[in-house]
Amino acid sequence: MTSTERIQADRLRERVAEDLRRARERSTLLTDAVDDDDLVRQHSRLMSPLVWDLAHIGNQEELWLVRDVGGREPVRHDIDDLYDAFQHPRADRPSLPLLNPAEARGYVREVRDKVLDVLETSPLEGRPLVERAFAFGMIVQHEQQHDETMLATHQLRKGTPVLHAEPPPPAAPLPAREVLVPGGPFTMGTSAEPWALDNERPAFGVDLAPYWIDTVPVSNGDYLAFIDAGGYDDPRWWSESGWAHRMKASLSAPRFWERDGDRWVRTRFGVVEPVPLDEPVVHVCFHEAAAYAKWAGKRLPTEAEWEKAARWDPASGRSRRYPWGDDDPGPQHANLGQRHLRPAPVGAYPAGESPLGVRQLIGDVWEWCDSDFLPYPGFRAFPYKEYSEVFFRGDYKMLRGGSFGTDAAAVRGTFRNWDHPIRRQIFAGFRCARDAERP
Ligand code: AVJ
Ligand code: FE
Repeated sequence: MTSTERIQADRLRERVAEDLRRARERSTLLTDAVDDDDLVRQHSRLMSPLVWDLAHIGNQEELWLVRDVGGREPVRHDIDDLYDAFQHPRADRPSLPLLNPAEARGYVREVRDKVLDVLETSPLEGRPLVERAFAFGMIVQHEQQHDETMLATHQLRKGTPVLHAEPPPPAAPLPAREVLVPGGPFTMGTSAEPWALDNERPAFGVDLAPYWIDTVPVSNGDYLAFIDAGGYDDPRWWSESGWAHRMKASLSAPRFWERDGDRWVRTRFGVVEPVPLDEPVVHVCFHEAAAYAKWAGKRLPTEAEWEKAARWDPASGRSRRYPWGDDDPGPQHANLGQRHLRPAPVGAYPAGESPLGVRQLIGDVWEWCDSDFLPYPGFRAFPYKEYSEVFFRGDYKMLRGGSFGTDAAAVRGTFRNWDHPIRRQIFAGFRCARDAERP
């Protein structure tokens, strides 16, 4: 190893240690905010008890970093099954003999101490799993993904508010509501991003017809116009499966909204407040998003259209890491990391806009796209099939860009998220697109 290589490896180790620390700070905050009874309770059948998420975070970290990368003895050889998401559906997790809150806290601490030692001593090259610290990056993202899941559990929990944060920055003047993305090829996915997960790989060319895309997500005010126009009662706007679900679930407004006389209020982490008309709508399912878009004379973007809007630089023809370029996200670019516990008003974060002027693609709300979860050409499961492959071609729709609840380490222009088209507890909204005539 040359001295430059050693300096680079040291810098990478510092970066990993900082990302692990930030993830744990968030997990700790989310689990220390409530009492033990609250930690072991199930707040919704859609979610695990918070204490399951906590120990599951530690267990994944132990499996990949202590045992596999570190080659060390198990910390706990007897609990892998309890924290294997595939063995027990979320609804069943409260009745398992789980580690209690004190045991779970002790477990994740013990695993982390070993991991910091593994990080100091193991080479960050040689095996694909450790190349450029991939396994550490994967575990950082895993913890942050569960931190967002735990935030969604907090949103479902009843009781007095326990989470607090500064309000997000205001909107800035917006030159246009839509922009035209020219037709032609762009590079989708990545072969270069070191911590990109398997489903984001490899990079490949996609040729798209020209399309218009909204410069901001659909706001609560926009969405209210759909409600007021009777959008929930008109099957014309809904797909067949969307209408069937709308009827079965009696949908009539986004989740967590309630009518209060002649106005709407929403509950956000235990606080009831008037629905802010200028914020992106959140807690709508794919079917509601698609119905709104059709009512508006538009449609949802495909995943490829979303990614071209977010990454394609017309000046160079290159796909970049983020809408604003290749720099890691900063607080000026995007509403990420649970720094603000709500989306920023539409038009915020002008410094985060794409070259074509599309804003808030990263952060604020996940954006439903009209695409199924499929592998990219040349996909290879890595390092395990259960992250992505087992979900391909299932009943899922794609979500892009992350939300205010997503950490910067767990989202990028190529990042792909997915969920069932009926799910609303996630921090998901959408923006619209429409076809353009070819010139
Ligand atoms: C990629 C967000 C759909 O939370 O189910 C966490 C991420 N995978 N643990 C999920 C994940 C394993 C996954 N999503
Ligand atoms: Fe997990």
